[in-house]
Amino acid sequence: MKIGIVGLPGSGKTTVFNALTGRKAEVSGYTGGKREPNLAVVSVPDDRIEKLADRYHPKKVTPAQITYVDVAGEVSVREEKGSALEETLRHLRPADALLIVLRNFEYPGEPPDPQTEIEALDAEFVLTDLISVEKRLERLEKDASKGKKSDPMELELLRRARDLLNAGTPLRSDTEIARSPLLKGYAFLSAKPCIAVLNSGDDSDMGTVSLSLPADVPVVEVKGRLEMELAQLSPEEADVFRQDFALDMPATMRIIQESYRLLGLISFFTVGEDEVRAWTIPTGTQAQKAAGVIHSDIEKGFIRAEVISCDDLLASRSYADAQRAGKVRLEGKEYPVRDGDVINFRFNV
Ligand SMILES: Nc1nc2c(ncn2[C@@H]2O[C@H](COP(=O)(O)OP(=O)(O)O)[C@@H](O)[C@H]2O)c(=O)[nH]1
Ligand SMILES: [Mg+2]
Repeated sequence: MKIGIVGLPGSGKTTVFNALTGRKAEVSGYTGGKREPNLAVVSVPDDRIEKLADRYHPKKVTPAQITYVDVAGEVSVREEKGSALEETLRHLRPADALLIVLRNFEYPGEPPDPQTEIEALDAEFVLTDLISVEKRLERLEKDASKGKKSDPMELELLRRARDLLNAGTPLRSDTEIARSPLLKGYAFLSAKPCIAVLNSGDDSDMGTVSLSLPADVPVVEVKGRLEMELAQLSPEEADVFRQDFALDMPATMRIIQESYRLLGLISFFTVGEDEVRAWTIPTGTQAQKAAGVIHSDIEKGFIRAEVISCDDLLASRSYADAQRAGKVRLEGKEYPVRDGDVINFRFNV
């Protein structure tokens, strides 16, 4: 999963990036700082995979991974062509979801205004997408006048997208457009699922700000700078601090959980002496399709999936024991994989 971190300059994007990844990227704030994005791949913490690894002592443990990219530039369509915008977009387009960081701490003389910030950013997304849609429509209309045929469905979806954007509506509010395979290639920013990250000051009383956001944009409050400092400590030291500050789950966990929920993703596991590994798939993925996430040959030659829930497996003394107790099921290609399934695919090559 790829997650882009966006926000106005000085909102704390790099601070949140550091909190999420344990990196020490330069926090520069209003000065703008460097232009290159910060990129990091982090493992998704999951106690199920840790327990499975304790059981199997495999040579390799491979948790699910998330790539975070903190784009250095501001998303602003007002910037010149060939400018930071294109660079920023190049990094944001492939993102599966966006974290919108909103400043909720005081700068001297500048009280926080997260509501205005998110509205400004959403307006930028809408405008950026509108420009792409209009360019594309112009192109298709030109082609049509030369007698070249275009996909009428794509044309119709693009027109609908243009109407929404013209009305200032982000494309994510229309699920058909937001999820259409025909429009996927455009990677519209306003179509991406978003999480608002309310970056609160160290001592602010969290939860007092009332943000009015669309229902499809969940809010996660974090004390960005504090979380960044905690991310530099050992897990044990960080735990002590968390208790002292009465902080709940690390921001990392809350943001990851929210991302999985928002994107409708679940994990299944494969186990063995060589490797214990987590795989990420959309909710409802059928067994044969899930096999393809591991390797296309397993999908093609799919025979059956041997399935046991992670909890059942961990509650049994061994896989063989679980099998004897009838806990391991044989499922066909249409079986919808569930979160936490441990799967052994049987396949022909
Ligand atoms: N008090 C406070 N300051 C913060 C917090 N997060 C960021 N800052 C400060 O705000 C400035 C901008 O942060 P930075 O992460 O560089 O913002 P960016 O421009 O969005 O990447 C820096 O001086 C940070 O130390 C926070 O949670 N609380
Ligand atoms: Mg920054």
